[in-house]
Amino acid sequence: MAHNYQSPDVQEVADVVGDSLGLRREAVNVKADIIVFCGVHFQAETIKLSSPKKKVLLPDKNARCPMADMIRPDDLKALQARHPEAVTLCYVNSSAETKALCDYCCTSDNVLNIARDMMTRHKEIIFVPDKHLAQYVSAQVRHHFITWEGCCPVHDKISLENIVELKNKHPRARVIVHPECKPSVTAVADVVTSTEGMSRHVSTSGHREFIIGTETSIIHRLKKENPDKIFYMASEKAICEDMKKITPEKILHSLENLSYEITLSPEIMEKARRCIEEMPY
Ligand code: CIZ
Ligand code: SF4
Repeated sequence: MAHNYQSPDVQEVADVVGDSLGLRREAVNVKADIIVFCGVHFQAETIKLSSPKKKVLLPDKNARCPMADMIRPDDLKALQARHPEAVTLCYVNSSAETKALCDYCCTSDNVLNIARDMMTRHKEIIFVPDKHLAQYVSAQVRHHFITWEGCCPVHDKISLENIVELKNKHPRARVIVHPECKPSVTAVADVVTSTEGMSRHVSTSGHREFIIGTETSIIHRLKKENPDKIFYMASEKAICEDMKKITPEKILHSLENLSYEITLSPEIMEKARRCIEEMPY
């Protein structure tokens, strides 16, 4: 299984390519008892949480998400202690240890529905770790969240200037960006959505040209699905080095040696699963 941000050579050897939510759904339904997961550590953990009986392998154990690592379990415990009435929603980009402390989990694809649903039952909501995603959701659903100072260093490289420059060159292009981008970028986009949302939108849109604001490797999939459409990367610098740690050679090594297996303590497994299972898919 490969995440949408994997390099084209990895996407090409994968049986399935998708986002966290789609891959989780696939992992639950697939018959295979071993899953080689090509992505970063928290994603492989999420697959293990959803399919505890399957062996989940991450071809490079150092492929981690810097944003997920921006909040430690102790930080979250301290934040929760300051807001004892609040419930906690975590973005899927968080470690299993962090998820074990949370009540709900969301991805960029289902975040608005989950936030709206939570708001019907809870007044105070802590949303960690992505401050940009929290700000975007807050504006959409008109609710104040208690947030954390995390953000994705890759999406942070995409600037308003990048978008303006490309829009001037290609005035007919639709601007589609990920909600992990800065608020100044999401504010001017035509569409703000997850990578799966981008794929759905481009396939059904009557437009031909698109400016895409997310990790650059998504272009491989978008071009493959829409050979007649034209894509411009908002920033060529938006490359996630951790995603790129997975290579076809490491996948082969992983298959031959059954490495590196994702293991979780029974306590983390039980608590983090509860938060994941609240998430519809
Ligand atoms: O949920 C995911 O897979 C991430 C991190 C990005 C996206 O929007 O697909
Ligand atoms: Fe984490 Fe950003 Fe890389 Fe996604 S693109 S894995 S959020 S650092």
